[in-house]
Amino acid sequence: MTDIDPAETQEWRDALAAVLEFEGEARTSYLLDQVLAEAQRLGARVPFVATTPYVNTVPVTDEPTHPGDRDVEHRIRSAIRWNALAMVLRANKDSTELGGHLASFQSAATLYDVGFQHFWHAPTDTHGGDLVYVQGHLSPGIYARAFLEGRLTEAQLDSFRQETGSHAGTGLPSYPHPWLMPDFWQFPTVSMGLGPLMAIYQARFLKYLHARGLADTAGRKVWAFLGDGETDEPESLGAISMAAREKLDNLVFVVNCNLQRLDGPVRGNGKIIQELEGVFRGAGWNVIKLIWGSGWDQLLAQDHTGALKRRMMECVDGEYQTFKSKDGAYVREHFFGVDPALKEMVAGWSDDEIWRLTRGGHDPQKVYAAYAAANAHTGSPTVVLAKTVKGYGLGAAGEAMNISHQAKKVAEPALRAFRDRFAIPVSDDHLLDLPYVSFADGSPEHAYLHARRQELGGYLPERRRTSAALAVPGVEALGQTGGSNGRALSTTMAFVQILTKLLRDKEIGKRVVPIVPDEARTFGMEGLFRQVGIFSQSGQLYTPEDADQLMFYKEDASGQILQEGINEAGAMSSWIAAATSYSSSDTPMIPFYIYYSMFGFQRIGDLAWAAGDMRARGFLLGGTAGRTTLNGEGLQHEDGHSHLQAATIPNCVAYDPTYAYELAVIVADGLRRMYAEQEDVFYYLTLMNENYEHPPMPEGVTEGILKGMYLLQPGKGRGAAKVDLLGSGTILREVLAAADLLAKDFKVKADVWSVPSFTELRRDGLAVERWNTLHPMEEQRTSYVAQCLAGRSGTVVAATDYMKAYADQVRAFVPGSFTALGTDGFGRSDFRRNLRRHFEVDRHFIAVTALRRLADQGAVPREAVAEAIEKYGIDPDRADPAHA
Ligand SMILES: Cc1ncc(C[n+]2csc(CCOP(=O)(O)OP(=O)(O)O)c2C)c(N)n1
Ligand SMILES: [Mg+2]
Repeated sequence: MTDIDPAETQEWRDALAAVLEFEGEARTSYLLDQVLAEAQRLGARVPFVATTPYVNTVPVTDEPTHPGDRDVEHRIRSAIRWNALAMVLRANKDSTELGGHLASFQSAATLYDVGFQHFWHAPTDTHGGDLVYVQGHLSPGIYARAFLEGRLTEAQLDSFRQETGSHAGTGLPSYPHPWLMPDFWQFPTVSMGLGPLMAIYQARFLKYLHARGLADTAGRKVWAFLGDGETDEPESLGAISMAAREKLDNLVFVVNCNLQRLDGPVRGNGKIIQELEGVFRGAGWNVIKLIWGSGWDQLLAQDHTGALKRRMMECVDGEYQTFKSKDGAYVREHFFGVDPALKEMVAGWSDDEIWRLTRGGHDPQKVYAAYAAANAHTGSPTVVLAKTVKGYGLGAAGEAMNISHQAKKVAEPALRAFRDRFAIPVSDDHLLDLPYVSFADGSPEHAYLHARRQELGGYLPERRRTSAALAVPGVEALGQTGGSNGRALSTTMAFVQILTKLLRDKEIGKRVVPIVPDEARTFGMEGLFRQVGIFSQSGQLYTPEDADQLMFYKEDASGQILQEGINEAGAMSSWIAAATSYSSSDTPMIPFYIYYSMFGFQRIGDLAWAAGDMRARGFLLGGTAGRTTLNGEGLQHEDGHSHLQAATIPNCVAYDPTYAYELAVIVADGLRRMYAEQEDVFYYLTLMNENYEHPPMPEGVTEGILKGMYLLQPGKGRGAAKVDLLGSGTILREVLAAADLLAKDFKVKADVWSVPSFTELRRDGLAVERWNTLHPMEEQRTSYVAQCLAGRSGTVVAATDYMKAYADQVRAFVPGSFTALGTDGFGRSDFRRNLRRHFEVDRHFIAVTALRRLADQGAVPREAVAEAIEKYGIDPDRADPAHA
């Protein structure tokens, strides 16, 4: 916009400058607020500015002095830098097969060190401990510190990325994996975006525990480190508005803005720090920019015309990266040299002095000031946007270069330069041996290192493996073994009854965490809203529309339900926080997260994998499950594969129960395994919305339910031909109907098996096979499937509401012929009956398939198959639903 009255503009500017000079910053802000409010009131358009100048947020005058011994800390940090470098180089000495990252940690060493030395509490009797999510691929830096602290051995550093054979259990994982290092790592973060998302929900869950009186989490903080490239992941920023809305002042994000990602610059043509500042401020976060090191302070103090700040602002990140890949002379010419006034500012400086002008993230004083401000802030979450240099100190081996991220080797001159730059006590003769550096007992560094951690309660990271065992109820207490007495109900309804019982349980009721992603009414859970309340830190500030109803929408400051909105990734993150609370808060919780099964593993599979890694304990309930059981919703809703996805996670125990008593047996056993025995498994159960009658629990089926199959109904009639039919979920009822058809129409005797878990059966079968292979001289074992089916019909047909591959899992262990029916192909809407006919999992197709397999064996004539096809009205030339 053109300035139509420059004199008037200048008057306003002068007035502002005078207020700032004589009355200070607070008064200036107040007046500006007033002016803007008045402008709004009068109807003038107020310009929106999401960003602030490209300088540090904490003014020099407000900086607390770094309280540590800067020299000793520098030596400690330098040793950590060296050891982190050495361990990766040693792992890649002969070949680069093992890989590892050099450059990322060097950019962030100071960001971590200041946290470890001054801010992050370990759990003690009086402090629950801070929870630190590190950038996963910076793990060498975390190991290097643990080595200096005497928590890891040299042999362990040398087994970085070697975790099998003789290194099993001691080798250091590439990235943070609680599964592989259960006493050390807490949070798997290397799949980019999951760390920040999980950290937000972790912080909220700490508030939940506190509000509900389950744990005192008041002094605890969650610190999450992100890469600037990582912020491009939708998961990284997707929940930041929730964090502000929930006033998560126990949460600090630190974005390591080294301006680079794997391939090159994050925002070559822009400025990532400014972009993120706008995004986070817009979402309501406290933003602390940490851009410039202390050396810049004197230059900024002389910048009366604003020329330096302008130059800082106009340079794009691509240029900033290039500056740091060159030298002081280049910076003089290309940063300062473009403006005679700036050039003059550094005229008396040597090129080395210019080069030593650091970025904020490398200056312990500035990092300390930013963290202190973050730590003290209340009322909203804080993000520290720290500018750093990727590969800091690596020089020609990868400092601010586009190849930095992938560098796995450092040539001798660069290694020597690194050693000199950080004064590493390794002589020229030993340089190429890459010896690890440590501090002897009694040395000032050793004493300091341990004193600092003792002051903060102990060492980090450290993971708690177990917590108190809980007294869990048995199956009878869940009230589902007596049958439904003629009433038709769904397994979802049975689940809600079980959940209600558990919520009322004296021992564990308060630990139950129902989690829903705006789907409670879908599952008939709205009754819980009033019974236990929906967690809301602000309680309920309004009278709900349905206040006069029995089951009104009740929000409550100590509510028990986590209502996450239409947000499966967030709800899953909440579930993970609750499911690992035994470890991170020494407070075992029992989360039940219920959702549309199609929007489970398929949508948030990576989080589910991380949950397995984290040794999460809890229940996932895939509601409205099955390709044909959820009838009217069509292709994008009907799940025929979540069980296959669940089966990919080694410690996920998954069942597809048909009857309420099966569900109850499984839930009770899950409670026992996870909360009494403290096994590191979690459960995935599919629930259906189809109503039918549930029989009372037969005698002696508990073991079979849990192992995966049991004989539900012996065949009827006296026919010579025999078949074993297997089924799960609602399709088990089609299997029962098929048995009737076979007996009535073809005199075939069909035994019917309920198979709540083909996956558990397969796991057992594979383990038995493996054992047999390795123990040829011992008595060979028999899989549970083979034990069940041995000496029976030898003709087995299985049908489920999932893809054929689900039931096919047991094929190798079935004695005799085996056929799996399932719902391969895209789903579609129709009545259940029609869908089952379409996918060829209905009673008729099951009967035809059984006859065909019997005919193959000569047990019935082929004509019987043709007769059945005809009789049941099946079109033999219809399109295959797997491809239709
Ligand atoms: C979901 C996911 N995609 C890709 C990767 C591979 N990856 C590892 S590090 C990296 C670059 C990270 O850049 P940035 O976040 O800026 O971190 P920096 O190393 O620069 O600190 C990539 C793409 C990953 N780990 N996770
Ligand atoms: Mg980066």
